Amino acid sequence: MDESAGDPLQLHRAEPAHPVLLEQLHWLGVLYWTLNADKDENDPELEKIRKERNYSWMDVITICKDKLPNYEEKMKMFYEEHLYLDDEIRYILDGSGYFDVRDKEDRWIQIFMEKGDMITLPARIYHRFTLDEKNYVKAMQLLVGDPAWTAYSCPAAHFEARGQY
Ligand code: KMT
Repeated sequence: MDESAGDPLQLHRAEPAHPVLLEQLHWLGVLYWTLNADKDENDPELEKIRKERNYSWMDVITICKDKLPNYEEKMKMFYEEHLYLDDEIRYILDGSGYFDVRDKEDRWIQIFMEKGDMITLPARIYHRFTLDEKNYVKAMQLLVGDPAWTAYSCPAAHFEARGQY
């Protein structure tokens, strides 16, 4: 992506364009699926992924000004570069947004996610999230086991955990 400090809600396409293939994301440990979001939870395909990958826990978050308490604060938090010690699994049920991840050279890759897109960001990858100009997303959050989301702000490279990634 173009790393200018412009409005995060806008698409930041690099000039000249530098498209990233799914295989490259895969190499970073990022997994991607596309599903029928109208089926919501009752989708055999989703069930299969959850079973195979042990995504046992889930809840749904809606991010928009009127629905999310402490909206401004949370938006700031999501957009601050951070990492988790667990995989971050998100399935977009409605709306859209950008998940940015760092590549191995520490360049940002902007991943546009919309209804039907499901992604797993591997534990310990630096990332951030923002809505786009539509200012709305409804996403299923899944987890292997129980939720224990502690965000580690950058730089977190001294963590043994980061070294493992
Ligand atoms: C995070 O902490 O990176 C998020 O979960 C972003 C919000 S999920 C649409």
